[in-house]
Amino acid sequence: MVDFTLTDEQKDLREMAHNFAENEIRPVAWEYDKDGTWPQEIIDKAWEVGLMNTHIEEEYGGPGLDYLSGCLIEEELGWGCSGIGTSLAANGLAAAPIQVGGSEETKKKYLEMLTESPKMAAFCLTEPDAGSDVAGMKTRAEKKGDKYVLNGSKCFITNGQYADFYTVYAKTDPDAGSRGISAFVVDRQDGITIDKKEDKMGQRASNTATVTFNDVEVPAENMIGEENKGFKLAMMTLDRTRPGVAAMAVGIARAAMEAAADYSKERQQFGVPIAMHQAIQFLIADMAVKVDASRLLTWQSAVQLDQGIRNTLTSSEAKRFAADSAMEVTTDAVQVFGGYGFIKEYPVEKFMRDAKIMQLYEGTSQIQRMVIAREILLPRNV
Ligand code: COS
Repeated sequence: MVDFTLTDEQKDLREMAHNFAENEIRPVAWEYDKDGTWPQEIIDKAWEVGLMNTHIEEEYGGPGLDYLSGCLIEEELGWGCSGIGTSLAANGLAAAPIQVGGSEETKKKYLEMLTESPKMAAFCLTEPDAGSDVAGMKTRAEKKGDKYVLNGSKCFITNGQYADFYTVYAKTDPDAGSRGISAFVVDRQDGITIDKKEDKMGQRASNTATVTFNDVEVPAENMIGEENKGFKLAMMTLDRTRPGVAAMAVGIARAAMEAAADYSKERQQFGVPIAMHQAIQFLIADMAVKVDASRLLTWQSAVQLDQGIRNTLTSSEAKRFAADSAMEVTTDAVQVFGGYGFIKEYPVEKFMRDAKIMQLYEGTSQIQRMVIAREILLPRNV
């Protein structure tokens, strides 16, 4: 039997996240967006109430929430402001490889660092010349005695400027393609330079920076998992985090739909509220279908994780569909607002700008289609 009923605990969590988004995030979101300000105050409050590091297991001080609960929270944060939501959620992306492949010592040291105080972490995969093509990365990690020495540059790194540690992917065997990449936990230290805080179209309250490693020495025990197995670790990480990104896209789309529906009942044209016109009704109806269908796929991909079922297919389906739907819904919401939708006095232009990144980060919509097609055409057991 398929039962979409949430537990009382899940309902409470969703309500708590919604209230946080409504009372703490929304009142300041447009200011943070305008100035591209780092939302430290909100991060501190979110950490305090338990809206960060939600998947970290109880033994390392986290709440050990299931993935479905995580998606409920991320939808509400995305509804509040997906820029701030991304800042809050990025620790989850950086922690996931440690949870999947880290040694007991690494888990204890770094996961507890996040749960003991509001510290930040960043996931460093993308490079200027290696975005979709992960295996094309150039960052090197060379073994020297009981250390690895890292050199290279990672770009578009969420929370890059504020991270206390980084999970970094680097080539340990440069001639072996995807089979020559290893992952490391790297403490913030001299030798790491942070620059180029990006001035972005949307999600302006999240920090996106370039992080460069100049002869950074990392103890060999900071390798996550086995040498040259980092590519798989990255893919397994993204399987786990894409449902959360999809959930955030659902939140953005829902926020835009609600704004458009409310506005359509107020705005009068041709002597009636525009909600009386079928042209507007059909736009709103299609928004509702996209929001609900996106959420269903998102929940499915999360529940599979909770059940220990490989979710590569559904997590890419959810991310693809929810991200593209968020772009469509927010664009249509601007349409419902007409000329007013195009100006910053109204909320929907921000939703539209924020939605765009959902089709780009954690794998573009085209990469999701590649993953989906491969899973259908060449299913593999990994
Ligand atoms: N789980 C476990 N292992 C996986 C996996 C998954 N989801 N996906 C792939 N693998 C394994 C494969 O089984 C293969 O293993 P072997 O070396 O043992 O054969 C290996 O990884 C290489 O896989 P593949 O041949 O499919 O790699 P490609 O270089 O063709 O790349 C894509 C695959 C394009 C899907 C991958 O590079 C990707 O996801 N790119 C997007 C990255 C991204 O999301 N970037 C955004 C920044 S992160 S915030």
